[in-house]
Amino acid sequence: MSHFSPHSAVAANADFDVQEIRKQFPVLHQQVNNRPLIYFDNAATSQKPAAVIEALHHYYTHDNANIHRGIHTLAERATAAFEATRLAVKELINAREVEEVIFTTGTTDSINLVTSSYGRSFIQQGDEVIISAMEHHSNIVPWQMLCEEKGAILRVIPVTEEGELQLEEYKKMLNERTKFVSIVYASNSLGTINPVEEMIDLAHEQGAVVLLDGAQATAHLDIDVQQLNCDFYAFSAHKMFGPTGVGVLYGKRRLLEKMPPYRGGGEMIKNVSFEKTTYNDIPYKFEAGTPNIGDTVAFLKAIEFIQQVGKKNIAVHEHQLLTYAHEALEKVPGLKIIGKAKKKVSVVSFIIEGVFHFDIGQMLDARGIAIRTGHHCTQPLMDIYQIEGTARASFSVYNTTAEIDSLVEGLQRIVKMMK
Ligand code: 7TS
Repeated sequence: MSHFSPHSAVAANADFDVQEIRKQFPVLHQQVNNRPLIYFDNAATSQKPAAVIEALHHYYTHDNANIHRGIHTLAERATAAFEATRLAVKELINAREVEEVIFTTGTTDSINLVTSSYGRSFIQQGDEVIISAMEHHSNIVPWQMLCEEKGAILRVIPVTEEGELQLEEYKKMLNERTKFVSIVYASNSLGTINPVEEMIDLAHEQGAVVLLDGAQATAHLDIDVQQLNCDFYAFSAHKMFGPTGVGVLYGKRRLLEKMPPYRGGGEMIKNVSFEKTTYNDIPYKFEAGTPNIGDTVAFLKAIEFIQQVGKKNIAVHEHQLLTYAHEALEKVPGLKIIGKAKKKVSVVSFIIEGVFHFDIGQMLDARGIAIRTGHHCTQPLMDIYQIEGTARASFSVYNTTAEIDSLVEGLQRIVKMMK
């Protein structure tokens, strides 16, 4: 298959060995329906390296205690480990200060924090909020709820046939009433990487505040929140080799300080009396109650894994997989790729003429291949393309071109069978 040989990923990227990477992921080494598992559902959640699994085990075996409050040794160890992850996140996304990193339960929770706290305080009747047509439901519904409550107006940037945002329309939408722009950095359904730097600058020219939904971007792209100059950045640990139940909201100190708490309870206070409560400083002001300590501690190992492999190596490998998959899939009779933006993360959505996406998923599962089917929590986007859903293969650093060959072979059989 010309220059897309199964070995091209290794050849083009000398210090990267996908087989060595695979050894670090225990879950990959199993049979599913009597076939070696091929895991292509990474946009939903990535698999976890042994170091993350062991860190979770180690935490509960040696260090488990509640954090920030205790003076005993285990409480100090648990606190130090929890805060070490915060520092690693700060470095990973290049936040200016560690206090700008707030732990949440995931991207959804991070976005809800912003709509509930910043939104409720600073968005008024008649104000405008801009999102895009390719948002995940978690970056649509919280804004709809806020706009409904406040009498604000939600505006939606349209997409092109290829799956890119229509920037000219965005420019026309921006005006002095635009108070907030909340945009996905990389689309989970289409793979599109949006031109967020330009979009952020344009929003700032109007005085609007910008949130980036980084759920699909953080594992794949170099993230520098200072260079991006976004005001908020939300992501989930579980999509970047970390555990479920941990997320991050980055926010600029200036904004976080003027925002009221999102939830009340322990940890987020300085002093409580029945007459008056004073709130803690950031980030604790937004971290009411006992957080997900064990998983946050283990998340550090996921960040270290990314740093050890190198974002550049990850990007090169995944780009090769993406290019290989696009070329190979287009040879499947009747297959149409949904989402052909010039810049993409390693997500390929497709439909096949005459075959329901759900059946594609089931028949591939019978061959040990895990993909996702449906609307991918982007129902309005599916409506625009007048489809019910897609079959979606999403690749990670441990996937191989040989696995893509198996996917294509599987699809070719399905097409033959359905004829
Ligand atoms: N934003 C984007 C772009 C996402 O892809 C997802 C999850 C979320 C937000 C929500 O993240 P959570 O961790 O809070 O759930 N996307 C997917 C998906 O594509 N398939 O399953 C979940």
